[in-house]
Amino acid sequence: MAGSLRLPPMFIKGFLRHSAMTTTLVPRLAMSSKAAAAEDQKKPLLYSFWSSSCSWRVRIVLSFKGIPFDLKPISLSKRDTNNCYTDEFHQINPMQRVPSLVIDGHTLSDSVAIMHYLEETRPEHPLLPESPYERAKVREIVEIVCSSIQPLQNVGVLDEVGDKGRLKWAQLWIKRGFTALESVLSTTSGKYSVGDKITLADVCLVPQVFNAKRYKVDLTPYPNIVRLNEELLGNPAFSSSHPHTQPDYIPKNGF
Ligand SMILES: N[C@@H](CCC(=O)N[C@@H](CS)C(=O)NCC(=O)O)C(=O)O
Repeated sequence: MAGSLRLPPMFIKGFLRHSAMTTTLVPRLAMSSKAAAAEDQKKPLLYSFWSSSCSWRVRIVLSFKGIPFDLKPISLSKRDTNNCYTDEFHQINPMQRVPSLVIDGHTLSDSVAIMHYLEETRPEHPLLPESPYERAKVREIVEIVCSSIQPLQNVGVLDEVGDKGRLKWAQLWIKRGFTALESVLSTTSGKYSVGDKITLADVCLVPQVFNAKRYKVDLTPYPNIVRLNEELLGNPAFSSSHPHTQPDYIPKNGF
């Protein structure tokens, strides 16, 4: 990303607050219950990058469940001051990737782990079906996106592939994953990816379609994916957390 990120005051405030939270984890044991309750009421802090599909997953879940949160933009470019490759950010996310979420006095990393934490601790507006079979299908779709598609378009991976081959590489793995996904969705989808309720499968699908468009993948062979993506983008949890609504969004190459 070119240029430096102009950060809102919230950014700095959020950073200071985060430092305070991490350093007060042990003293917290000695707090009065009132102080502890006040601490617990603090809004979660999400470390996020506007175009990161993994960050968008978590923003969708927080919005869907109606959980207010603070956001701290973290760039994926070393040229920007607040980027994920600093020693400071290493303390927050040892993989030096986004997202991370500070919540309930914990710092959590990895979008899938975070989504499951939110699902288990804030079960209102559930994102997993009740039936074990449907849950398994949701997790299958989550895995296809989060293990077999997205990691292959990571900055580090594409840098290794090199400028010449990166578009072709990204397209290859997205197409391979979408072919599998389309076949799964043809048996599982109703209004949404698995049945008629929004699930974690949908939360992972939409940001990956955004990535596919970014890498100019022809979506014609994937009618279910296209249909579900359009349906879901009409949902406020998805539209309000869209990359283009983010405070650190910088339009680049018409994207
Ligand atoms: N499994 C992790 C993957 C996180 C991840 O790959 N994040 C990307 C953005 S979507 C990132 O930070 N990439 C930086 C890099 O590749 O150096 C998750 O789901 O949170």
